[in-house]
Amino acid sequence: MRTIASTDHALHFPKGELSGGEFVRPFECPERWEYIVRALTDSGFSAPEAPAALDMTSVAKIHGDDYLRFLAQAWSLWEADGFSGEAIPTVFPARRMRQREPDHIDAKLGYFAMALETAITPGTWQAVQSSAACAQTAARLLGPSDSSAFALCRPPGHHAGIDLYGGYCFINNAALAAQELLDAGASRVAILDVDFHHGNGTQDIFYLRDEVLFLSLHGDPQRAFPNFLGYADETGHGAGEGFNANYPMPEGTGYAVWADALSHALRRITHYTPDALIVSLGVDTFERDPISFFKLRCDDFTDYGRTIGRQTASIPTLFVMEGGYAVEEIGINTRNVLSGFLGA
Ligand code: 5XA
Ligand code: ZN
Repeated sequence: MRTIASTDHALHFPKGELSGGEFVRPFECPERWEYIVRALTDSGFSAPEAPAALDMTSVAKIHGDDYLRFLAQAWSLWEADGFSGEAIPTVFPARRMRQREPDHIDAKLGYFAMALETAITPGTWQAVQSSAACAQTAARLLGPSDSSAFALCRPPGHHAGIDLYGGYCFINNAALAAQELLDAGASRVAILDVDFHHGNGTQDIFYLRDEVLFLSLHGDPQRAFPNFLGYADETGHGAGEGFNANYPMPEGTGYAVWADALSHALRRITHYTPDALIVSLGVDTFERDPISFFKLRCDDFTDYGRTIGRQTASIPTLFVMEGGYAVEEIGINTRNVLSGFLGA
């Protein structure tokens, strides 16, 4: 399995994140990427390969033009206004206010943000484009000689909606990979999101569409971020009705319950007979993850990688990195999923 990764990820490293009323060092930090690369290369995976330059054609099919323009200009507008800190919004278009993009950068940030732990820094846009390029290049690899691939994306992507950033995400890397596969001739793509957090952005992008089946296993939004989406009764709308499936689970969920939900999701996927499968791979389901509440152990990651591999054996599969913040174990758990999958 080839890994596509970009060292540009390190250009995005905000100093602070608002958590529990304090500014703390962001959980989503550059070491995450380094631990994963080390664990993979130590286990005999091939060295990561750099992506090709990002082709914006498919990006423009999943995100709005105004949103992409905002992302590209946000830092320079912020700097031009004389702000010296990292770009974080302070005002939001709440209920009964105008949903209209304003001129001032502080308000633009609030207009496009869905959460404010995600700061924008001078290198953010370059890192975001390179991260998306990893997903795009890896999706283009899938074919007769590469039946699977791993896009080691950082920043992650699954919270980024059509015109929303937050939850550490800016461009939705998994959705981009799906769009890329559709553009290359696939007629059905499945996205299985196994990150602890609901993939609200991926759901948003494909909610009205019937060429992508989206399934997400995650912490109950009553208690877990992103809190305002991810309930079981969200099943798609219009042409997309029946193409969205959410599996919210309670605090303390261990592997037995989680694996039952996975089996159900995999049955839906095999019944759908997709041309390709994308796994939004977050390992923040780990028992010692600092911001999550599931109880998976290191060996469980190997087991579910194997289960996915066995049940989807003939489907080209792309893994796209999402979250996971127990940095000591993030590499081990990611490696375990991929090696379990390959050993299936
Ligand atoms: O998958 N998403 C995450 O891991 C980010 C959660 C951010 C919570 N503030
Ligand atoms: Zn997550």
